[in-house]
Amino acid sequence: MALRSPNLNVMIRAAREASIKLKRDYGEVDQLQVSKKGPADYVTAADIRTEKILRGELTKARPDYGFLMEEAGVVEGTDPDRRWIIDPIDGTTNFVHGIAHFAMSIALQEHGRITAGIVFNPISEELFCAELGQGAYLNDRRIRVSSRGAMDNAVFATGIPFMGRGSEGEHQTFLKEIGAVMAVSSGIRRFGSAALDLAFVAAGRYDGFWETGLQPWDIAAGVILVREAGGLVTDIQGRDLRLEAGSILTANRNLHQPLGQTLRQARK
Ligand code: LIP
Repeated sequence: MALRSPNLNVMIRAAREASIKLKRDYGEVDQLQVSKKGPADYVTAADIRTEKILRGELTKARPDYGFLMEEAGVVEGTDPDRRWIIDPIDGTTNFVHGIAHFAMSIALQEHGRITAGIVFNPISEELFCAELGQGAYLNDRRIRVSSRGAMDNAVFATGIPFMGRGSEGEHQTFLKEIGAVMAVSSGIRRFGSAALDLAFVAAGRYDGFWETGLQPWDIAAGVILVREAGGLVTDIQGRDLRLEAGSILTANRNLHQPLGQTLRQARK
């Protein structure tokens, strides 16, 4: 791949370090599936532990930078313009259920812009990374979004709201969206990790992805992956993406508009 910046190397090192314990934790969770109580508490502990390792490693290398983290929230750095945005386990429900589809997500935000991102599945050992202006890579191989141009050939990913996520009205809206997209596409997938969904769009595996109700740490790294792989990223209305807004629509350049139109039409 193109020369990695020192910051990207720092991110990758931190993720590899944290993955050692996380893989062990995942092995334990698999065992806990059969217990009555289930592995939920154990997983919360794994989440917190992974975040602590990532934070420790990143702080060692860049003591001035701040953080926005899923578990510990905001930690201001002495450098007001740079912070790491971290999701230690994106796809926690998969992790809990022993489904090996989850990832660490780390983004670097500088002066309000995401300038680097990595999404790392420690089980499949797939490491997706991107830096502003440098392209997107999967394990050192350049990746690009798909070039499909017709909705009826396209496979899209989404996230399905669930109990406790989204109001009754939002659940109904989602059902309309999925009805509209399934009627005009080759299929819809719900694998349970927005960070990996975005990475898969960047790699051309999915032709697009949409979801609402997300947090900045779910999507910060994935957004730069898709953009650097040549895809478009907006909110569902087609406006500039604000990480805090929680709604995201992304696809290759041919399909972003028709997918957006299909969704917006369905939401009316
Ligand atoms: C998950 C997202 C997923 C969404 C889940 C959840 P977490 O993040 O990546 O796409 O549908 O509800 O928010 O909670 O595992 O970090």
